[in-house]
Amino acid sequence: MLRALIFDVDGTLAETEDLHRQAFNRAFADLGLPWHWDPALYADLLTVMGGKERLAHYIDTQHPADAGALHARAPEIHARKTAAYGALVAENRLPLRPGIARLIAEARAGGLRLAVATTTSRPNVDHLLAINFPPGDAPFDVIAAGDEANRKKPAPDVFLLALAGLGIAASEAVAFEDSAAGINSARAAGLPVLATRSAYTNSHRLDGAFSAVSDLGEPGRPHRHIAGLEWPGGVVDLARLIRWHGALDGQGAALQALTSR
Ligand code: XBP
Ligand code: MG
Repeated sequence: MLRALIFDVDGTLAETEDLHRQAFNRAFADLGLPWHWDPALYADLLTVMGGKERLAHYIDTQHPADAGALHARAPEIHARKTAAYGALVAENRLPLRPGIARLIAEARAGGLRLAVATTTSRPNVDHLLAINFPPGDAPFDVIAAGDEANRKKPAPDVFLLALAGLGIAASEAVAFEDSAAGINSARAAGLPVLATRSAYTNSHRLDGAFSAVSDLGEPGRPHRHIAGLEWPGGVVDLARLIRWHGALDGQGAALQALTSR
């Protein structure tokens, strides 16, 4: 029985990654570092999940001669980036992606529970939810974020944390992701995954998702179907998701993993 939906944040709930990129650049400028991450470079750096890990990778690969001193400054750089990200989310009034608010409302009306499983830092989640849900009405029962997990995606840790927080088995939930690392993380936790491509994951293979679409769609604003399970009218709706999930044999059915086109 489907009892919960578990959402990734960056690229899934909202198109956040370019604000992360801008936040890094603001932190570099504020701290007098002559660095600028353009979209192409950031797309490459996004293969490293976790902003702190991404920054460390950049230092090691682009500034190895000064790595020691720069790594010592990394906590300050990342803290400044997180503060800048919060300001950018507020300045941009960053909206949720198509269909996210609708499916969340359907799930709440249907008595399902909701969780977040994200590599991003917790303050970043709080900022995004604060501008998209009324105070005191944030929909998530569990938020598993950032360093709470021992290992970042594609390790399953953060999805396992979300399942533990919900007190349910992987066979009772569906995960929503936008990236190859995120899909692999959720699959490693035993979760079926619905993939919605995002701006920075356009080139990602979505292998392992049971359905891959451009976004969740809205009535009258259909998504583009990419692979796997199709959705009438181009809209991912809870009723069809429950029917699909109910058809699994319930004993950890081997999902039809897909190769993306
Ligand atoms: C996306 C990430 C995060 C963000 C940056 O996480 O990899 O690292 O890019 O946020 P997800 P931090 O897709 O799992 O939401 O700098 O706080 O890590
Ligand atoms: Mg993501």
